[in-house]
Amino acid sequence: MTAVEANADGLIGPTHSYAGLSPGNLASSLNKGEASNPRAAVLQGLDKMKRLADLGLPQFVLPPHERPNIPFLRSLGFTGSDARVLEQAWKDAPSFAAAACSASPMWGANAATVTPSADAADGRVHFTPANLVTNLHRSLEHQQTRRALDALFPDTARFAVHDALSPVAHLADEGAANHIRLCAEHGAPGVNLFVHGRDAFEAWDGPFPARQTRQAFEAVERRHACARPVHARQGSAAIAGGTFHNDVVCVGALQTLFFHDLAFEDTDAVQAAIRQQADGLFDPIFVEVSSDDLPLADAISSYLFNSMLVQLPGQSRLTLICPTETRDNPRSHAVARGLVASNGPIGRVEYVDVRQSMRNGGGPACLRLRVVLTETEEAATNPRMRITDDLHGALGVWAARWYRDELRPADLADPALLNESRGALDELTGILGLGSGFYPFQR
Ligand code: SUG
Repeated sequence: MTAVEANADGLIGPTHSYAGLSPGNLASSLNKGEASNPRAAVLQGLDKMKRLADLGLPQFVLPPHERPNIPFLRSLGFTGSDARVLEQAWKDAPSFAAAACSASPMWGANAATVTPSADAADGRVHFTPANLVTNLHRSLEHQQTRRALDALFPDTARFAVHDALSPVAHLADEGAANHIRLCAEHGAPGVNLFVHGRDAFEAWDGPFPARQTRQAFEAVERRHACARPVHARQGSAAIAGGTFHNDVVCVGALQTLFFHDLAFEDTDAVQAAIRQQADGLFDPIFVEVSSDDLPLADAISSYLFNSMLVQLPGQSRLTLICPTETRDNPRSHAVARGLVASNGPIGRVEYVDVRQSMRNGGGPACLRLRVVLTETEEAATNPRMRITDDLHGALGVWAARWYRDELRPADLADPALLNESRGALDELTGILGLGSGFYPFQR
């Protein structure tokens, strides 16, 4: 069966800001309190989407969530008008108020874990939205994410969108950021590498949280009836160094796994397990970068591995789509150039500017959810949510009208921002044909 790897990117919302909400994510902590530029952020994200569409890959958009999240603040006992709820929350519970304002649903790699039909026992494409329980602000995403996935993949004969796993620490799940699928070609049976940071029942004592449990991925694997799983443990040194998701130090596509030598607790065992599951299907290719060539700190600050590894139409070698920060870091840039110069599987490197997202720890790979689709599945997606030149243009005009070009964390308390965000999202539901009632404030 021929299939393509489509991308669905989170559209960056009007409250994009640097509130330092994610411990263990060094960029988020480092930039805490800085002014952001939500308009530049959304335009950078849109340009990346258009770039991928222009390169010939199907590209979809996942709408931002309603923020500030007034229903969440009401659930904490704040009452009165929406403006009053926001004001009181910022006064009495500022950490909860900040969480309620985050634009974090932009990072589509954390939206869900996806199993393509070639690997699912019932022949449908399966999605489990990630519960994201480790961080308060991210735990508020999964219900609206499910709505967005239902809108994009409406045909239940071909797509199965599940609820998130129970939002408890034992089942902490961060979605596709910790999942890589290797295969001979996208439509062929794949090997599914699920990378966890900790066991649900161990006493975790790392300096930073390990956000994914093995048991969460085992549950996703069972629900999706997903074939050929490999469960691997993230390197604890990597987590301690600021690798809050595996996709900060590892990316894979087709036969190729490209990773830093600290990515896994036991690299030999991971390679052996992948080889075993791939036996008779394809020969895996491992491209490992040593700490000598690229110290972990450089890998994390430059996000070499948080790149999109894609097969472009008509090209046999893969293309790595990196953030411009990779080019700005001499060591990372040397590794990237070395890949192209070698006869290895990666033949081309492209750079995209997603600096606004990068400053919160989100590179090109964080912004997208990969979904392998056969031709009939692609035809069953919602065409209104597919990036075309027209939609890219319309969203650019829309963003320029509604988004601020400067936002400080203190501005998140401004009731005018609440109205602007709702105005923007209300208009967006029209542009994307989502129908009124897509957002809680519209109901
Ligand atoms: O979960 N940052 C996100 C970045 C997610 C990146 N995704 C992947 N690696 N796939 C996170 O840490 C920061 C928000 C703030 O601090 O305001 C934040 O949530």
